[in-house]
Amino acid sequence: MRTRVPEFLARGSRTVVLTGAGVSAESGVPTFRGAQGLWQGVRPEELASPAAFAQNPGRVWAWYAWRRDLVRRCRPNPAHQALARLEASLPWFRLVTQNVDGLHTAAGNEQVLELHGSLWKTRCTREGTVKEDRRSTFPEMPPRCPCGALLRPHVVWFGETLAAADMEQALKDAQQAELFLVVGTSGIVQPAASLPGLARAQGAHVVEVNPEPTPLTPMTDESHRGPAAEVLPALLEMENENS
Ligand code: BJW
Repeated sequence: MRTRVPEFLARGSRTVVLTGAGVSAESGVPTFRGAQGLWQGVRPEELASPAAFAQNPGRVWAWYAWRRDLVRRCRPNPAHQALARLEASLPWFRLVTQNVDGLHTAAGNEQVLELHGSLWKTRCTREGTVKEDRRSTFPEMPPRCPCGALLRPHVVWFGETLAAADMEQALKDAQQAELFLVVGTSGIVQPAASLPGLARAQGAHVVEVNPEPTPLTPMTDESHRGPAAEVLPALLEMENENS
């Protein structure tokens, strides 16, 4: 594997990692798109949009309850674990994830920016109150807040804006990165997909880990093809040949 990653890590370079659904694939969490995707046969907007929720909150909640039940049984895989070790070994490290599954935190990462929210939180549609809530069965479906209004999953759906503070932080981090790793994302959902390009424009060395090429591949300095649970630990724990 020809790579400059060990060289960047050996000198403690500022490192940002952007992850997508593929990093959790080997934990048993299905990805969104592709043959085995969560949305196989269903257009994403049919479930992950404010319009879908307004039209049929019970259907949308049934999907999230099913996902909660599934993800609850999943454990961090060697890719998550390698990223937790990476955070512990570097003076400046940021992990930006599009995933809502909580597996990076479960693996031990402490600084996790969950750009698309969390599967394990609900939000009151009237009061906006966000609460941790790990249930997958509810006394009534769709579930309601004690105030009587519907609860919704605390995630970012299509057409909704990401939390401004989170996005600002991610943009700032991308601009400061010397090494930027993009792991397991199809790179088509904005604005997360713009972060690697921004980092590269500021001089970062951009490295992709994905079994398939993506629209981000042409802007990367290195692309490593294979499952993250195999490629990432090998890449991050290689000896630096220049030392
Ligand atoms: C492996 C692997 C293994 C497999 N190891 N890898 C500019 C241009 C055009 C459109 C837009 C634009 N700006 C905004 C938009 C609209 C929209 C958008 O991006 N649309 C595109 C689809 C075109 N974006 C938005 O609406 C965003 N809001 C926004 O920008 O607000 C302002 C605005 C609004 C409207 C117009 C303009 C501006 C919000 C996006 C929210 C995304 N939400 C979801 C659902 C979250 C909640 C939930 O989980 O239920 O987030 S959608 C879904 O996609 C989820 C994911 O986080 C996200 C990204 O998917 P990801 O992680 O990349 O997964 P996959 O499945 O796509 O790919 C998996 C990858 O893994 C593949 O590459 C595999 O090869 C790989 N893989 N096995 C490593 N073992």
